[in-house]
Amino acid sequence: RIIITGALGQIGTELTLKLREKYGEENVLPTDIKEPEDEQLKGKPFEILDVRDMDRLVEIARDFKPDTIMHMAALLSATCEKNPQLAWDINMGGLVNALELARESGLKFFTPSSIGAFGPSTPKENTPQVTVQRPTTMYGVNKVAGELLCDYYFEKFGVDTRGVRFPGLISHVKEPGGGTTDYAVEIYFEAIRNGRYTSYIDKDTNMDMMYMDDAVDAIIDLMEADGARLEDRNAFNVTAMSINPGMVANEIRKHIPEFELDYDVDPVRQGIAESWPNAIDASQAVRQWDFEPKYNLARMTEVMLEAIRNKA
Ligand code: VAH
Repeated sequence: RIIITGALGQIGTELTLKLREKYGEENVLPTDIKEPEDEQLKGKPFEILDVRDMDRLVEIARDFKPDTIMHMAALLSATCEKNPQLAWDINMGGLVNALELARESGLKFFTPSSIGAFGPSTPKENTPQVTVQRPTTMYGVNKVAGELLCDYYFEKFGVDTRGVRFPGLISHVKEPGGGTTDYAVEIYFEAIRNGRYTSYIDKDTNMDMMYMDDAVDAIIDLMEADGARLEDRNAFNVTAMSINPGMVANEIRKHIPEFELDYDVDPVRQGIAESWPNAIDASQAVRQWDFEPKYNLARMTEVMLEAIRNKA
């Protein structure tokens, strides 16, 4: 029985749908700070929760009796730079509460880290699982502190904590909010709506990305993996592709030949992107729990454009 925080977020939305399909609606309790508007989530078990409210979290868990918590509630990189103190409060306050619930109630624990946990002094190509992590963003500080805290709860209290460092995630179900990699989602919606896109990330800026179905499958595969195989815990590098805006545009043009891309670089998000790796190495996730993404840029583009056309 799984409780999910941040269930209305970019990952949380599709994670909730997939977990309900796999484990049954009665075994999945999505929570977030507001009621769901999405038809697929309405009218089903759901609780209002601000993850900074420990009493409310304990109360919900007492009634639902989960055996697992998937803590997805957090502010993303660009939003964190606008309000770093609030970011610390939500990202770290929420994480401590979720970990304390897992410790007190013996829950299995998942929370995502990010390629944002790496910084300018991290090797940019084939970034290893264990390497220098000195991020220069509040989001990155939150993610590194979060990885260390989750490992601490595993070593010190025996909490079964597991995590992955997600790359930029691309989905058509729920558009992201406040991320640096959001261009890679917006470009598909704009391609269908306007036949053109102005990217705030500069040309030739390579970042790791993954289609959302692969991200949700990675969470489930990691949580179902035999714990005895895991030499690492928080958090595993995972990625499906290293791309830049021009590469996405070229792939879109195979479906929409007249698609146009131009640039109006946002210095804040460009600065964040340049502080992150270009391409990380996911070989430890492959070796320790059989991570295997199914979508490359070509297949993801086909699926994204088709799904957005059908929504229109
Ligand atoms: C962000 N989408 O842009 C998130 C993610 C690797 C990027 O952490 O902040």
